[in-house]
Amino acid sequence: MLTFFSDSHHAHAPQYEFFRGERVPCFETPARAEYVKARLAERGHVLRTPQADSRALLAKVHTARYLNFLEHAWRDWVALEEGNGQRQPFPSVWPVRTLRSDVEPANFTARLGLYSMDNGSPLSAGTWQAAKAGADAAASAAALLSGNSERAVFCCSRPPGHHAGADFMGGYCFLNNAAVAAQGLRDGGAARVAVLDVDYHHGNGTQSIFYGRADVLFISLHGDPMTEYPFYLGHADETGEGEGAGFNLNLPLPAGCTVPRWFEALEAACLRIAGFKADALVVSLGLDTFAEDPISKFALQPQDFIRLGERLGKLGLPTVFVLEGGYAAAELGTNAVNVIEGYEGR
Ligand code: Q9C
Ligand code: ZN
Repeated sequence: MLTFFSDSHHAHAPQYEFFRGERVPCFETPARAEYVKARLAERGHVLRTPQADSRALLAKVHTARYLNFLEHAWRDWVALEEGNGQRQPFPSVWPVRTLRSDVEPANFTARLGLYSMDNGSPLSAGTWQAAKAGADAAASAAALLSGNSERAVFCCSRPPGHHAGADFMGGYCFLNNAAVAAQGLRDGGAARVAVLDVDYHHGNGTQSIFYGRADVLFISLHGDPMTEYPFYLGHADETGEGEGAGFNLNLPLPAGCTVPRWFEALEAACLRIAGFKADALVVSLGLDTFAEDPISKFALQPQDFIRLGERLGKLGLPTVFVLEGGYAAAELGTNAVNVIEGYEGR
């Protein structure tokens, strides 16, 4: 399977995030993508740099003012105060219920809060460059599938994207790569696109982007938001609205649930995708369902990722895989390759 990989991911390298009230080294690191790249190369997979420009697709899944903020955020932060180039910006105030989010304040921290769902998505100098390269990979993959030049493509990109909504970042995500791929497939001629999100965390951003649409089915298997991030979305009763009613399926599972239970939910997801008669599939491939993941509580073993790939291959659909979470960095490559080779039946 062709893999898109861009060295630009290194440009996003914040040092710290907040965890249990303390500043800790980031879980979402450049090493993650490098481990995946290394395992892919070892196994003889072809790596290519994406060529498409995702701008037009980004404008369809994100708001103009959010894209404008994100593209210039680091410049604005550094211009604010001497020494900021050596500091990480974090939001500290948010427009919760009753406060206004229609007016964009001039103050940088206020704008950062307006466009953030948490304080857990640190920016660095090259965040825009890295995130844009990830979106470019998603757009390139959709273009190749639409032109029938490839059957399946793996976007080995970071930072991840599925928590990013139309106008906000969160959960280490800035641009929603899966949404870009799905929109690219739609624009390339696929009438119905399914997005299957198997990351440990609910793909709130992707769900919200497509919630009112019947042409993109969103399905997510994830830790129950009653106890797991992102907490405020991902319940089973969220089924879509307006034209999108019936085209959103959440399969929350208890933290700590068994592998057989996880595969039962995967089967339900696959049956729904088949019933939808999808023309193409986007997989938000989070690998934080791995038993050894440091921030998640499912129990998948490396061989279970082969089984996941095999089941997805059985759907028989043109597929874009987009890397999302997964924080056991050293094992990430093996687990990603297992999904890909299971899919290929290799
Ligand atoms: N600071 C993805 O997997 N924070 N995002 C967890 C550690 C949020 C995970 C607590 C986790 C977000 C793409
Ligand atoms: Zn995750």
